[in-house]
Formats: sequence, C-alpha cells, structure tokens
Amino acid sequence: MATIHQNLSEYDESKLPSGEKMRIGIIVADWNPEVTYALYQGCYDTLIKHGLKEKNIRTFQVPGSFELVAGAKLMLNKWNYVHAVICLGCVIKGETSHNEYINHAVANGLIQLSLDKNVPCIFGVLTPNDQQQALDRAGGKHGNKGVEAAVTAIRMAALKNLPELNQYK
Ligand code: DLZ
Repeated sequence: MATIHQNLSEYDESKLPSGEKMRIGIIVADWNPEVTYALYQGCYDTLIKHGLKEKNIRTFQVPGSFELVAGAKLMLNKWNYVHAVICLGCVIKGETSHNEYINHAVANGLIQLSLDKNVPCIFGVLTPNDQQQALDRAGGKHGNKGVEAAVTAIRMAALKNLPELNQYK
C-alpha cells in the first residue's frame, strides 16, 4: 500500500475488515525510543480505530530489534489465541554493518515464526540511513509505519479467519 500511495499512513479505511473480534499482540523495541514509541502510538490507535478492544491488544517491550522475534514467540506461547503479532523497531545504519545482521535476523526470524506457528507476524521495522529518515516514517512526512503494520495485521488476521471479509483492493 505504501508503494501505491507513497505514504505509510494512507489506506482505504472503508475496505478494511472490522477488528472487533480480533486479538493482536504488539512487540516494541526500546532502542531509538522516540521513533519506536511513535510507531507504537500509530499502530495502537489504528487497531482501536478499526474496532479492536483494548483488552484484546497486548504489548511486550523488548530491549532491541534483535529481540523482536523472541518476544513474538514468547507472546505466541503465552497467548494461544492471538490472530497476529506486530513487531515494531528501528535499526539505524551506523559505522559498522550491525544493522544488516539485525535486519536480516528479524526478517528471517519473523517469516519463519509466521510459518511455524501459522500466525502472521508483521515486520514493522524501519531500516533508515539516519534518524531523520526514521522520524519521517514515524509520523512525519512519509506517514507512520506503525499504521501500515496495524493495517497489515488486520488484513492478515482477516485473511486467516474471515477471508470473505477481506475485499481490500
Ligand atoms: C546494538 C544495537 C545497535 C548498535 N543498534 C540498534 C538499533 O539501531 N536499533 C535496535 O533496535 N537495536 C540496536 N541494537 C541492539 C540490538 O537490537 C540488541 O538489543 C543487542 O544487540 C542485544 O542483543
């Protein structure tokens, strides 16, 4: 959707299935908190806006993005009936290639966990070159990746549980 609209917060609200009966987990990384908490706010508000009940949204905080996959697995083991898990983080490119190791580990870990557990685990991780690029995508000029992650989670949860409601085009 971001590629269609060029803004991470833009989507067609009228075509999104209701989240009224959904249970969704959010894992948020503490590194770069001014970015990740803005992602969290956008994500949480979007879930509520589309009908999720507060009691059906659970949040785990983890130290850094590298811990997102383990956090998601802990959430899935503890909360059996979750329909989707959203992972939010921000890995800023530095002088070394640490960012590449973290980003690949999280992307690979989340797709593996999604397939193993048969629960969509959403990659809501920003991979910017600098902090400004991150802020631009955490409620700035390019929207909020947390909103995009919430919309993706609702669509994937509906696809699994209520595919007839998923008429998004
Ligand atoms: C160590 C590290 C560095 C250098 N940079 C980031 C970052 O930009 N974003 C992020 O989410 N986490 C970072 N981390 C921490 C790692 O994700 C992880 O928490 C530690 O390596 C401990 O496993």
